[in-house]
Amino acid sequence: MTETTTRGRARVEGHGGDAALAALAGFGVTEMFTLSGGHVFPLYDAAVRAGVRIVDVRHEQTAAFAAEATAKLTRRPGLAVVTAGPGVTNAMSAVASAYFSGAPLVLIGGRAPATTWGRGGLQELDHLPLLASITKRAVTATDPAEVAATVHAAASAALAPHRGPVFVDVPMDVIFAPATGDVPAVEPSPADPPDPAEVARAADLIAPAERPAVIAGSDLYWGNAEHALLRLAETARLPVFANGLGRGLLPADHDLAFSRTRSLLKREADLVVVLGTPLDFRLGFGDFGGAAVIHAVDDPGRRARHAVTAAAPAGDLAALCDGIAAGYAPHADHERWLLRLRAAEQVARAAEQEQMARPTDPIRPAYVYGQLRRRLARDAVVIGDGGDFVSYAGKYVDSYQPGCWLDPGPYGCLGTGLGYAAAARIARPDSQVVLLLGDGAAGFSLLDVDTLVRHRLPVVLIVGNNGGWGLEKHPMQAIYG
Ligand SMILES: Cc1ncc(C[n+]2csc(CCOP(=O)(O)OP(=O)(O)O)c2C)c(N)n1
Ligand SMILES: [Mg+2]
Repeated sequence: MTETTTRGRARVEGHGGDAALAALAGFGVTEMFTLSGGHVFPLYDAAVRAGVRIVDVRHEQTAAFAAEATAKLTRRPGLAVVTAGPGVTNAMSAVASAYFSGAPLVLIGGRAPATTWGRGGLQELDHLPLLASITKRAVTATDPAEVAATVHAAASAALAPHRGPVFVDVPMDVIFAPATGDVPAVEPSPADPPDPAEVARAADLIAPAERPAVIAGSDLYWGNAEHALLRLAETARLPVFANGLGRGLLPADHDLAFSRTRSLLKREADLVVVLGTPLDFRLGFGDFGGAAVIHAVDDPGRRARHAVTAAAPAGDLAALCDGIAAGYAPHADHERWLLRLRAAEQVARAAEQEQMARPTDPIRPAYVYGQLRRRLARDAVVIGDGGDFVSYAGKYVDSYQPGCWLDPGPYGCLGTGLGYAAAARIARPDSQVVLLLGDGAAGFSLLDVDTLVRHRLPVVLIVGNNGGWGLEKHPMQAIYG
């Protein structure tokens, strides 16, 4: 039980489970995704009393993927609760996924009792070394009086740029024990302001560029920088390509939004401004042919060490975009370049129209997406879990609003689908939610359709059934015949 006192702090009276949930209430956490286990019963007891929705699933990976997706959809922490030992290990792929996508996932694990530790208790496993390398923080709450503070500090760490998952496990004898104390107030966790000299350098590089382009990545979304991105693009007249959760920051039909002509950048651009996404395999490891690269990140630790960059400002990405826009003094006219890109974009789109309109036997992904596009509202949440089938969706399905496109992200883990879909239905009760599954990917989580049914979470599922692991089959055939 909690009651709010002066200055935003709350006082909790109850057990360790009450303390943990009280600590998360201030972060806006209103649901937990979970699969039952005796080690975590007090969290359910607390949830019932605190009015936190319990969504129980069929596999812990679904719980943790749902929490990751909740974070992606709401930009606040998403919560998964799993039992000690196997519950935690089953959740680990989703934690790694959140680590790669910078999602503030809070995973609370049960833990074998502290008083009998080392004697071989049921599901007794020291999780921390396993979680350490895929979280921002992995800690054990050892004292009932400290559970609230430990969970609060972990959630704050998850939200601090560069964001990412955190793990707290609570020994069984701690979570069941009385826990009375204060719950700290939630403070905003802003990124550091960017270095003005590096921002000025970026602005100076953009001014003389004749064929510049922006690649807008997920960390802009996490940093609530969509308005600043728009101001920068419009001030400097920059074409914007989107990556991951960067999709929809500019609506696909904005005159500065481009998607079909990214491959042209390597041949023709003279400057590529990568904002809020790593220079990883999705961006050819930062190699854009002859173009100079500006790499802007939300934390100095995110600067690429493998690529040569002309400027690398780090810090709050909204401030960074506004800083570049303020320092931008036009020398070059980008209109011809924009026209060139728009013309190429239109040629590519016209070719797609033909593909998307043509029914074939067997049905091709382009036709499926041609039909789907016509039915999607601008705020539809589209989720992809699969190989080739989802790659086609990335090509054909346009995004118009932030947080409406959930792909597997740079970790590329199959099995996100049903968890992401459950989370999307809860986070966006009034939007269309469409889950695109490869038939292979579907096998990882399809039983959680039961979760959608039990919890009355209506979602449209489309399975691209090519009877195999298509994305692997085709290169395998090319290599081995
Ligand atoms: C957990 C996991 N296992 C294996 C892979 C490797 N992998 C990537 S795509 C793919 C094939 C996916 O098949 P399907 O979902 O049917 O989509 P398709 O390519 O056939 O459209 C595989 C096995 C992976 N990314 N993640
Ligand atoms: Mg397949």
